[in-house]
Amino acid sequence: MSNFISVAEARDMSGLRIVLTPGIPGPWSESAKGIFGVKKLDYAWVEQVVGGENLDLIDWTAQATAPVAVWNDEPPRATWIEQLYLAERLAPEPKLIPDDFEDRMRMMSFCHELLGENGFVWSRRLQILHPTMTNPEAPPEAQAFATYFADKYLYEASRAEKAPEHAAGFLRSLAAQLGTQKAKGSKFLIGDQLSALDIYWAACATIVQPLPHEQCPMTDDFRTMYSTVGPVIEAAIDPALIEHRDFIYAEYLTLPLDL
Ligand SMILES: N[C@@H](CCC(=O)N[C@@H](CS)C(=O)NCC(=O)O)C(=O)O
Repeated sequence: MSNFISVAEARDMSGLRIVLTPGIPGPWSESAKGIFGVKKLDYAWVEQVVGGENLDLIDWTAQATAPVAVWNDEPPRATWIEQLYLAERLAPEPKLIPDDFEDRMRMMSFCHELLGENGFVWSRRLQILHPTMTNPEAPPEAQAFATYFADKYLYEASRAEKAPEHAAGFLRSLAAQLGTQKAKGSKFLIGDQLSALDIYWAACATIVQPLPHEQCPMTDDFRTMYSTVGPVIEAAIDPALIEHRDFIYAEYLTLPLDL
């Protein structure tokens, strides 16, 4: 595993620093690693403490989640879209945002529905929290962990109940897009070359179907949490989407957890 440095050390440095959560193949963190990795941009790995107070991180970036990308003394970038534009600026090639307007619009919509607020990964997180948040008998540690995420990421029971269908709708739409692209003879989700969406999908598929243990040695707790999706989502996982994830990892990405 790469050497993580503390926020305090990172603050004193210049260049590119990315705050990540060690040991967890989190969809947002793996998405950022994928984008900066494909562009062959070197960066210092900075530690976020999952479930922690992260006071130094709040002082530096005005928020406590990972990933965050910081370039020299520019404002810290804590959302996927700011990170994507930063990576595209620092290393224009390979280009991950299509030039074509229609392609770009479609790609950005899918990326937002995948990674943005109330999107696919966000919905999975609500779905994961729901059983513990509605079970007063759950062990206190589990309740504390769930409540931490629930408060931070705007959990509401009514939205969590709709989360499986919301996530399944995204998967059906992405599978249809992949099918359309294949029919046109493209190996990619948008246009005829790799785009940010291919990378983001590969990184985020873990939240419904993690890579096998040999490729992604996550803890059993996280593996169970990520892969317990329920029947609605299960029915929407088109095997072609998983094949696409595997193709993108094989051709373009290093494995999660930096093996
Ligand atoms: N800020 C990111 C999302 C990042 C995010 O939600 N990260 C979560 C993943 S669960 C995280 O770092 N959780 C760990 C924690 O809050 O301690 C974006 O909007 O693109």
